[in-house]
Amino acid sequence: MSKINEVAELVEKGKAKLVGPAVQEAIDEGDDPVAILNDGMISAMSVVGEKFKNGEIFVPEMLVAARAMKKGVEVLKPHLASGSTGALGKVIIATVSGDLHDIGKNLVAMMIESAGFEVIDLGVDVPAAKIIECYKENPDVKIIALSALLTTTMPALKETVEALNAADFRGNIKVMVGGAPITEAFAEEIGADGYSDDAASAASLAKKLAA
Ligand code: B1M
Repeated sequence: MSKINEVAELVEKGKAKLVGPAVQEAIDEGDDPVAILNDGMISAMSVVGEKFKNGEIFVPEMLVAARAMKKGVEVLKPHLASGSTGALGKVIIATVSGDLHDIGKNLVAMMIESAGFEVIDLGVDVPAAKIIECYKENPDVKIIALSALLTTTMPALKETVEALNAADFRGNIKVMVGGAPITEAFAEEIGADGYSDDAASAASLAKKLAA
């Protein structure tokens, strides 16, 4: 079995203690860090999601898989991120109210940081008011980046973007959105400035929006 397949299997089975060393071995053997992330970890989470949808596993198994993935990402991070300078400005990132999914948001934060931004990560389940408060404390923020992973939290994403669109500082910021159920059309409909469907393109989008 290739090391990347081994990483995928360990993430799928939620073997948090074993994933980090397996990722390190894959790196040592010369596997591409992006391939380890995409083909080893993200694809494993898709399998986990499918199994959950089919009733083969339940929330606790999804949770242990998520923990395992986080351990793998910790080892991978220095190999993906090219070092942060903050030279491109500040970005606030959050998963919207009611939504606890943070793996995708964390990857987006990591890629944006590595593109040269300073990232203020407000975490998960973040109400619009907290984001606005954070902006007021950091009025030099250029971009607010919002993640939503559930169809049931798409309305919270909409409400958050609407609250930002109504804010007196709206002209000073760009709002970008993403997450599995979000589409370009939805992003446009709710009045966001940009949408991207993965972490690497989120970093390119942030650069474009900040230019
Ligand atoms: Co949840 N969950 N979950 N879950 N979970 C999904 C999302 C689901 C698709 C599984 C399924 O049914 N197949 C499903 C949603 C269905 C739907 O809405 N249509 C689901 C459900 C139903 C639920 C619960 C409701 C289950 C329950 O309690 N009955 C519950 C909700 C809790 C809540 O949030 N209130 C729940 C809970 C959980 C856990 C807590 C157990 C855990 C999350 C742990 C954590 O994040 N710390 C979990 C997990 C792990 C998943 C799956 C299996 C994996 C998510 C993940 O991390 N993917 C997921 C199935 C799946 O995604 N296939 C599932 C890997 C990650 C890298 O991808 O997050 O998509 P993703 O991020 C990508 C892109 O979307 C994009 O870039 C990222 C990297 O490429 N992106 C952005 C993300 N944010 C972006 C922002 C941007 C730009 C791009 O700009 C700002």
